Amino acid sequence: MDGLTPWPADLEARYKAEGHWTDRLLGDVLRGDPAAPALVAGHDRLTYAELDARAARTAAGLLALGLRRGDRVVVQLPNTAGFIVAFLALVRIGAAPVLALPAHRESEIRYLCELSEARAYICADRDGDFDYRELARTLPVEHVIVEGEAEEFTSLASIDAEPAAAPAPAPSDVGVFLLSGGTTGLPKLIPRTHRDYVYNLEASAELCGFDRDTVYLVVLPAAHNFALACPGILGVFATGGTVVLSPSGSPDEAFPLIERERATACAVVPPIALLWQDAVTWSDEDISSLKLLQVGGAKLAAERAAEIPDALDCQLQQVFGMAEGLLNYTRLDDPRDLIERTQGRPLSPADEIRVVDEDGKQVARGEVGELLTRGPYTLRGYYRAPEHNARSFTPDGFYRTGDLVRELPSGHLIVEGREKDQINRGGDKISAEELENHLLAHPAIHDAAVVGIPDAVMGERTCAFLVIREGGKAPGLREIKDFLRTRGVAAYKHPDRLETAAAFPRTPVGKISKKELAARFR
Ligand code: J2J
Repeated sequence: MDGLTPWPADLEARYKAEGHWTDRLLGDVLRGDPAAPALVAGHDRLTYAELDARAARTAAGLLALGLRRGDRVVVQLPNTAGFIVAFLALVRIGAAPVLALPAHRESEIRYLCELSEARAYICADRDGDFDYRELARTLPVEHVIVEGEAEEFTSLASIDAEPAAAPAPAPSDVGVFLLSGGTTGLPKLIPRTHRDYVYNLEASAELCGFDRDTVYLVVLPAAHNFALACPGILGVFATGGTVVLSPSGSPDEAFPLIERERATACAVVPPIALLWQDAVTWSDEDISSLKLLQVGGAKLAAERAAEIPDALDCQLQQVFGMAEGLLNYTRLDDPRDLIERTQGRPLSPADEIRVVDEDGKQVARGEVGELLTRGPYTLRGYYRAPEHNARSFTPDGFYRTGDLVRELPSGHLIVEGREKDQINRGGDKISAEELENHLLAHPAIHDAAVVGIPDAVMGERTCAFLVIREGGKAPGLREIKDFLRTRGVAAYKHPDRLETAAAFPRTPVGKISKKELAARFR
């Protein structure tokens, strides 16, 4: 595959010698007892043997369709059994799923298909009012595979053939492409190799103490790194537990599932944790089976972190992760103080951390600086993005996270802010530049600057500052949302608020001062 940046030979040798990289493949993660429950999804209940058989038959069917090792396939499915089966089948034949979120629309999906030169698009039939098949009709792919009503396309259920011997992928092959939160005009693709992602999920499962008694409730999109592999769905499969899929994190859907399936662990973003903390006071459901709540994706305030264990009668784990790789976890046996105040410390002894100032010089320990990292499961380059890579990595291969952190003597990190031009809306990442480019296409808009503004529940919301063209009429929020919908931009990227300005404040070098714009809300 072109467009990839491999690890250098010395580090490859080290990661193998230290046992982080093995030959285990993503397609072989189903390690539970054949008769044990592997997956509960809607009315589907599958044992490990049943899930394995379905994945094998679907893999054979994909081969019969002509898909091969090294192909890319854009997958856009909600939390359904189809997602799990399609994912396992693709990684088994070595075709890499490109994991889009269900909320993505034409703007994102078309771009992903084009960038990855995807041979196929696997989607649901609909999501409420939205029809994925209509979107599929406009895409430059050979095959469209639909879970549900397929209309003129191939239905996922019909992808079925007798399994036969087929060539396996190499552990160094890309197993899956994850989406970056994005800081530039267009989102980036993160190649995760079989061996780095297997390490990611196995080491995470061990750290979290997952075993065959774990019943893991999925409330975030299964396509998100946190829910998929930290330890997530794949970490549960590798340790023989049960995965239960929930359509969302709403207490109305999640709590009955926790009660019915006796769920023991779950990963959420801070706004969901706050919602649950409140809901538990009025809900009738018994969620006492829940032992571990992982919270990550955005900063959890220390005050909230202090309340959660008592409110939900479970253990709290803070997770500061990124689809690019590095995962920080508070440990289950960390002192309460560290669990409440920090976002954890790196998963692997081979994770290398640097906290640097604006000139790239290491700051004194305890000072705030940008977090740089490299390690056995952190990417060395985005897919097909040489110019962006030149900026996002140091010459010696450290990834510039854009996160501002402080490192404690224990190695725990506290996230203090962000340097990257991104809004973190309750865990959903929005590239300011991407949204600005869409806004600039509006006929009445002369200039646009998108900033995050503080919000008690979401952490941040999105505010678009607009300079209106001379003689133009300032569009309202409703009009802007309709405009962005027409352009096929996912709804979570739409601004929550508009402000007009005569001109933007500038920095001494002439750039728009987003700090000053954001400060208008403090
Ligand atoms: C503050 N900021 C955080 C935290 C992520 C586990 C958990 C999260 C993600 C994720 C993930 C944060 N406090 N606890 O992939 O496996 C912000 C940082 C980071 C960016 C990455 C996982 N946890 N963040 O959120 O790729 O800014 O991954 O660089 O979506 O989210 O976003 P993403």
